[in-house]
Amino acid sequence: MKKLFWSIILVMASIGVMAQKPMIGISTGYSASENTASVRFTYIDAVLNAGGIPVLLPLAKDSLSAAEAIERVDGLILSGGEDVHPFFYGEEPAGALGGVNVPRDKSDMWLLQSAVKLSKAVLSICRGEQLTNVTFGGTLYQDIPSQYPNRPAVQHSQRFGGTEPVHHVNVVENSHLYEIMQQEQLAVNSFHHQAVKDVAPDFKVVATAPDGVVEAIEGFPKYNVMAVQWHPEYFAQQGDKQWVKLFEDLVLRAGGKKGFLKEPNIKQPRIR
Ligand SMILES: [Mn+2]
Repeated sequence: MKKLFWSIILVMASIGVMAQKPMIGISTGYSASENTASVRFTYIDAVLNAGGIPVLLPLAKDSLSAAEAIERVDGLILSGGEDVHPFFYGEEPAGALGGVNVPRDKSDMWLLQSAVKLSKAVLSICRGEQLTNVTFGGTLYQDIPSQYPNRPAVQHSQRFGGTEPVHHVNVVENSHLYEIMQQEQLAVNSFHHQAVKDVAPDFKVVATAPDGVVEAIEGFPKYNVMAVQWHPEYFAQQGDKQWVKLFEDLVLRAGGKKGFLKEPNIKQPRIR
């Protein structure tokens, strides 16, 4: 009888734990001049539509506070923003480099490194994708129009709103992205002038634009990280079921599928 009582308590407790929605931390933009931390509601609504709890993460001023914040969430979205400073991948700035935000570079790298160390799920978006590649040892084209070897055949800096796609991407089969979307081709929006050049070790390219520009990388099974160059949150905010799936995948990875990561050894880059 006593045993039955405790079994019932245990089952109820596990249902309680299971029912908790995963908390998804969202890295925010940082403006020193305006003294603000901010993020578009597209990210917040995308997480809500996917059944997660969005939590905004302000600029972390050191690696410890980043780790402490990440400990409390189940997943992380690295949001869009400025160009990554080329020093982080060992290059001098090209003439067409855009604005950079070094405090944010450091903060995002600390958040990402903590997330990976603590086996939290990550979805990196736009700048987040580029920063992810750099953090794990990859490099970037600082400016597609002036540096990309094949003349870009498609427009990567669209001149209309993000809720309309501008170009297609070809999805690599046998990728996690394909598993989620079940489509060989996706129509995406595009707000970037930089792109992944050398892909970080243990990451693979899982989507490319028709001109060959890298549009998505993922780190499975070593890293619980999906990274896309476009902005799926614009579509997911609208309730687009296909795109909400990308955020549901993050929430699912955040909610349970833990333990498929083996202590990664992160060496690059050094954050001073
Ligand atoms: Mn693009």
